[in-house]
Amino acid sequence: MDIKALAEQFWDQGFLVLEDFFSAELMDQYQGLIVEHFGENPEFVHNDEFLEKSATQVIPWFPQREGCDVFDIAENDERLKAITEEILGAGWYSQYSMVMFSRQGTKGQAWHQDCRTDDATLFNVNRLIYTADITDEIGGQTLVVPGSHKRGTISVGPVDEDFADQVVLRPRKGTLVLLHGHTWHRVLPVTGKYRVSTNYRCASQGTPEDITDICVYRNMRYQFSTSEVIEDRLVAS
Ligand SMILES: O=C(O)CCC(=O)C(=O)O
Ligand SMILES: [Fe+2]
Repeated sequence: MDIKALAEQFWDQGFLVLEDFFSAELMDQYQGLIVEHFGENPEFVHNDEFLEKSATQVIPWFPQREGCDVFDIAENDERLKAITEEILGAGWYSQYSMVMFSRQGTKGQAWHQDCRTDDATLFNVNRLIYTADITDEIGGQTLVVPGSHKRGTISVGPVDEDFADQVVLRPRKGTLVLLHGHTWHRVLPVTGKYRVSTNYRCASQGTPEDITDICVYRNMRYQFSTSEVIEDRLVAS
């Protein structure tokens, strides 16, 4: 791994895709635990207003908070720590790991940024690992707009608009995707049985721990801790 070149690519593009980063064995182990946790047809945990306005249908699980220590293995991977440090500098810290489950027929996730955008120096980094292939048959492809982490707040507009410069990611089992929290991103609808991704979020030293509490969509700002739409951007614009 040429860590310096990868970090440069991350800062230029706002994301980085590293295939075959994690072993198939570890991914199979995680996928087994995830499917066991969620079952075939889990209920949503967010409220109806969020599900409706955000066009985001994902059920989260925080395995490490429940003492599921095997999820520490990916987090403690020395190569992952090295690339994270090269990108974020000394003093960066791990926030939490969050498994996201979307069942068949759900919308995926609308275009968003994961955190507030008023200060370009304050952001989270997503370290997404894929424990099963994302294919066109299953749907749930991840869309990103390269370089959009340098463009400030995502534009107001339709939550599922196609951008001319969007890139479609179809991560296979074991792929690591590093994604700047200000990079515009989205997940396409899920047509297969279910879709899973796992995010080890982190941030640079000095970034508030609750940086991802407020998420920016094209139509609103949403606060997770209070389950509230704190700004309707369609009205404000
Ligand atoms: O699951 C994905 O591919 C992207 C998830 C996402 O938007 C996030 O973790 O912030
Ligand atoms: Fe996101």
